[in-house]
Amino acid sequence: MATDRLTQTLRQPSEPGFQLFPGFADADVGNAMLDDVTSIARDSAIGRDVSPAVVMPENQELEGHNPEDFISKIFRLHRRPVFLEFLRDPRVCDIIVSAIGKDVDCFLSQFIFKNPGAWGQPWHQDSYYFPFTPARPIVGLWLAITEATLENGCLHVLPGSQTEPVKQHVTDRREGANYGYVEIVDHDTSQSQPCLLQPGDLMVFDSHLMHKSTDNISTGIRAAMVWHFATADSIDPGVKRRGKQVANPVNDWMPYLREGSMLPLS
Ligand SMILES: O=C(O)CCC(=O)C(=O)O
Repeated sequence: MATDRLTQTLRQPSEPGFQLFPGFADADVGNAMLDDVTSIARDSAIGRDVSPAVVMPENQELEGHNPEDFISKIFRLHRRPVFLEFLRDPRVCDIIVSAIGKDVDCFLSQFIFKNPGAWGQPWHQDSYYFPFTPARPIVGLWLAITEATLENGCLHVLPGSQTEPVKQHVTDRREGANYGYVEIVDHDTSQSQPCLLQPGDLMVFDSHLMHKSTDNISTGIRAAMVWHFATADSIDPGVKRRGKQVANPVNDWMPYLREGSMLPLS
């Protein structure tokens, strides 16, 4: 697995700003994650306390029979066993060391259901959501749990856009768009490319890379699991570290690597 050029690939001009690791995980790994979030969705629907997980429903009216059919995303998963197991994989550690460095926290995790009929997320840069100091490097890992196709709403990326500053984002103008969706409207995205993935494929991308996903017009779910990482000395104005949560209810700063070694995770 080639990670030696990852820093350049993710951040330098004339580089794409992302790297694909095909067949990174067994489909079973993703299925276990899907089972776990399905149980959270069902527990939440009958009023059980699922904290610290944060369950976000879809705003669109979708068809379905089970609670998970109406969920958009579930956040704050990275301390749960099945997700910790993924982070313990030495290959994930290698990617993060190469992409960020030796002292790193995982601060965000989200399972994206993208059920049939769910709308895509418009063009954005993840750093728009991350007003941290230092602002970079921040890296996302996007694991395909199901196949991602043009029909079911795969990601689209704009190669090279990682060199752009964080652009102005406006609120998603579609009436009924999901909470928190914002959009870049003043940038040429005509050179975008779709990311057609198989279950277990892993995309690693810089937090300035412009990307979007399209609507799921298929009859099946398009699921993905996403983690974000930043340097351990990051200051998040929305969260009082080691103290009370002040504002952002989805970030959860978990120490991951110190001096290149993985910490006991919990
Ligand atoms: O998977 C998707 O549909 C969108 C994900 C995305 O844009 C993100 O994780 O920032």
